[in-house]
Amino acid sequence: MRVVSLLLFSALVGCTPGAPPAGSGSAAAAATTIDVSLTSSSVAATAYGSAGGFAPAVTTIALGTSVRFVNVDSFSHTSTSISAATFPAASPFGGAALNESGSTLSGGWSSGTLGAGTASQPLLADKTGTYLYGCFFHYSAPMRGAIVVK
Ligand SMILES: [Cu+2]
Repeated sequence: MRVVSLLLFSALVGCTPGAPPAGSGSAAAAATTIDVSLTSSSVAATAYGSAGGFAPAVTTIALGTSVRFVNVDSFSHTSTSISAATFPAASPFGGAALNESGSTLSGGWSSGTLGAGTASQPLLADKTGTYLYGCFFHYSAPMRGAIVVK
């Protein structure tokens, strides 16, 4: 029993050389997931206007980590960046939102059409700031969210 415990302990230590305290993790493990679902998320008032369809509506993440959008709905959505400080009244999106683009938050992005159960490309939180985004199909629902990078 003691040998088994020692082996397990060694294995665990061996897997995490110089590991930071629990909860921070490596860059890969630090990917934050934002759930995409118009059916299960209610409308929320935020500092940027009405949000909804993404959970959480406002996601705060650390500089240098990354974020992914996972469609937990039964139909398609996009996560597409908006270059504005507050949500525009009318949809700011064009057809380019339907194609995947971007790999950083500061560079702007679109997940492209995210089918049910699929995940977006990872997006690196490369600069501090506030990043607004919405869904091409359901912007007016409202289906919008914000990411704050600190
Ligand atoms: Cu949508």
